[in-house]
Amino acid sequence: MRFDVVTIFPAMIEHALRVGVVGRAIDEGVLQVRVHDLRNFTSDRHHVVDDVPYGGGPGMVLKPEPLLKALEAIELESGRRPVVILTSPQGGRLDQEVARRLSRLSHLVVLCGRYEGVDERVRSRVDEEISIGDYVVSGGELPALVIVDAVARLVPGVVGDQQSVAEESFSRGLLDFPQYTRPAAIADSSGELVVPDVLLSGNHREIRRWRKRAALLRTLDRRPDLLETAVLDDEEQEILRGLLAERGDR
Ligand code: 9D3
Repeated sequence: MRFDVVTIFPAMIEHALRVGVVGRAIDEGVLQVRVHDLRNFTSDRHHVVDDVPYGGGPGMVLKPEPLLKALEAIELESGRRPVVILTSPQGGRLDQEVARRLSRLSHLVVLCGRYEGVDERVRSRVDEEISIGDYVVSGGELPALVIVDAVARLVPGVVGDQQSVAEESFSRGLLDFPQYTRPAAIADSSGELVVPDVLLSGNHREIRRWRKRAALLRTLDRRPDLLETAVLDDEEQEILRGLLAERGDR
């Protein structure tokens, strides 16, 4: 899969994508990522990418021509008509389902918004606006990285089998069970921090059941909304009924 990211901070994107599973997939050629400096698509001496808003008001707006020129250059070079995303607080919320849908595309362009926004005419060339959540970050670069990372890891060959199984279970809708590694006990000011015995027992049926119970307990406690859409197997349904009964079915 190919990604093109258009930004005024190319180094921010390049550095972040060089590490981890995404970095390796780029090295292996499973992913192609091109990062474009928006300033290269200006035609004035000072490479100005922003301007004051018509009608007045605070802040600056990204000018339309550099973004539209960058898009034209990307389309000309790739010979395809890629799907174009604009990072925007006005966009639909990114979730695992959106990431999965985008991961089926062969070519995605991400335009990073900045300042108070982007000239509205750019939207005529944008297929979809995406937000990463209801909080304010300083620009579209971090959202673009989140989008590229979430989408890229769903592309076959980017993460190992193990993780894709785990991702399946995330989209099944439960929080992860607690994880432990060695040592089995740590001295602490208030006694000992220990690993649950069942995980040391070697009884894999019991371990599986404990993990299901712990995942359900956590989900019930922290994200009960997820249980409305979670896909539970028979054992999980039975455990959940037990947990709800224990809690007095609040
Ligand atoms: C919604 C806040 N706006 C109030 C007038 C000003 C504003 C602040 C920060 C407009 C844009 C930005 C930069 N943020 C993004 O471009 C952005 C973003 C975000 O802030 N949160 C979640 N997802 C995204 S995607 C792009």
